[in-house]
Amino acid sequence: MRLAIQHTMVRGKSLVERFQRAAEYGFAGVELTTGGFSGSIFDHVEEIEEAMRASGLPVSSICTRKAEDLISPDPEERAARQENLIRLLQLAERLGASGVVCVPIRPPARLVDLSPVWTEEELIERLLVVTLQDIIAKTADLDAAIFLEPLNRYEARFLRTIAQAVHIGQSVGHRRVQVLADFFHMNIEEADMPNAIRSAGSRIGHVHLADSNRLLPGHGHIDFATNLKALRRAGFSGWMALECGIPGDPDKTLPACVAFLRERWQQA
Ligand code: LER
Ligand code: MN
Repeated sequence: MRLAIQHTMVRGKSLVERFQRAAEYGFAGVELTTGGFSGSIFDHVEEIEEAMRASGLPVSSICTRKAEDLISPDPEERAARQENLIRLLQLAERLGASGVVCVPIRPPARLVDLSPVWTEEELIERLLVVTLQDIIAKTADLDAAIFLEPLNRYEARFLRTIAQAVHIGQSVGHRRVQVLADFFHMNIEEADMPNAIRSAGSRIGHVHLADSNRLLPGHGHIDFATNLKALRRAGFSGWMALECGIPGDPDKTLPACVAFLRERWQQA
């Protein structure tokens, strides 16, 4: 089990302190969020490398924010976001991270509805597949993956289920385009979470962990034993990163959450 935590969830005056505290809590890695840096993440590369050295923890992955969603109605903005994802993949590779989170599009952004020729959804999907294929071709020297993340209905219109992410991954047809299973979103959208995990199988490359109320696992009503079992049986060997709120005293609730998850993974 490779358990990480987003760097913004751990307090600290510096990135070094945040990484060191994550290690003390029992995490094996740290997920960077691009929104959690002053200015641009690209201006903090040496600081990130220093935090890795000082703590002994690797960067598991890089999570992006809404302003970086790949599909924009504006062609210039689309090209800029494509270039941004390429730079983030290069950064992930340099840091030894497994990959970069990619959300296709969130409201209020929309594409045109060209029905009956193409619906907005068909247009987004086609643009997404072609753009991802282009990014993969332009980064052919890299191993870092693109983790396609379905969100829940209150955050996204397009891409809300694991099955749709699997379908898009298959259309792109490259091992570096993988599916991100975020337990918080899945709890809202999936009829049967363990079944969604089983059906996606080895296409799941990354996991975001949170409970039903987007607090630490163990503080809501998601059945972690059953879902982690499904992941383990599917042969999942990627990173699972906490992305949630922290109830209580983090010095107590974060190590307790690590123990809670490890116990359930081991019993799986
Ligand atoms: C957003 O709710 C989310 O889950 C993130 O991983 C992507 O921005
Ligand atoms: Mn997420």
